[in-house]
Amino acid sequence: MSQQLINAITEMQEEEAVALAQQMLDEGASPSAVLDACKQAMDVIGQRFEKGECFIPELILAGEMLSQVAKIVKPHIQQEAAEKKLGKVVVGTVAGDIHDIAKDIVVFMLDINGFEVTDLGVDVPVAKFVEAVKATGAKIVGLSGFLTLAYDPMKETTAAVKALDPEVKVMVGGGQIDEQIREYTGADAYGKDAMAAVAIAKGWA
Ligand code: B12
Repeated sequence: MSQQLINAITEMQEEEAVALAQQMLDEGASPSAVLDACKQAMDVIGQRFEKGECFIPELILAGEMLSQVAKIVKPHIQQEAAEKKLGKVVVGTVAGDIHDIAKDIVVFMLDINGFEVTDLGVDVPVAKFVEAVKATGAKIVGLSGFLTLAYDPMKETTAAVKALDPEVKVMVGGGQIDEQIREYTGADAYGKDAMAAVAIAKGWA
């Protein structure tokens, strides 16, 4: 049934995808099997997007399907996750930037992998990151950004959270971000995708 779920997502059959995810869980499939199918489907959609075979509306719909499936799956993994919280992470798309599809995937993956995530949303001012780190005591901050204009807010946010608490580790990611930009921002790590975000955070937890 995993393959059916992958197909439903990649074919943008929203209702069918949600129903199949529910059916898989009802029939005893593990939450990770359902999420694994979602990951595979997102990979297919990402590749299609890169090749120009699908467009922004499909990306947005795929993001919506992912969050709907996540809602169904979460109660099944919450108990397990609650028992082994790995740490707190504050995540947001930096000031001036409203791209959130990728950030939401990062939040989702961190969440289901056992992190307590505070999602600040998009266009997040530096001060809001600082407040959230102060309020939660998080030692990990994830900054997402897709615009060239995001580099400076990333740099300012990194400096501000580290000024508050030098132990805070910062990771950055998003379409235009690479190792060179990471260096410019002063962040500790760059991750190319949500799985990298999880691996980096686990390394710091
Ligand atoms: C979708 C999209 C939009 C949507 C955003 C919808 C949404 N709700 O997010 C809309 C249409 C609203 C939009 C608006 C704009 N966009 Co736009 N957009 C894109 C597009 C096509 C795809 C981005 C995306 O979501 N990809 C899908 C994700 C899932 O793929 P991914 O990057 O592989 O995701 C992984 C990584 O990013 C990583 N990751 C992400 N964040 C983080 C964080 C951490 C900590 C880590 C470790 C990893 C990580 O993990 C993700 C999941 O695995 C890109 C082009 C592109 N190819 O990137 C342009 C692009 C980013 N947009 C661009 C522009 C210019 C704009 C606008 C300014 C256009 C305009 N004139 O209005 C506005 C920006 C407004 C603003 N203030 O932000 C430019 C940026 C150019 C630049 N150098 O600055 C791009 C590159 C298009 C282009 N080629 O010109 N956009």
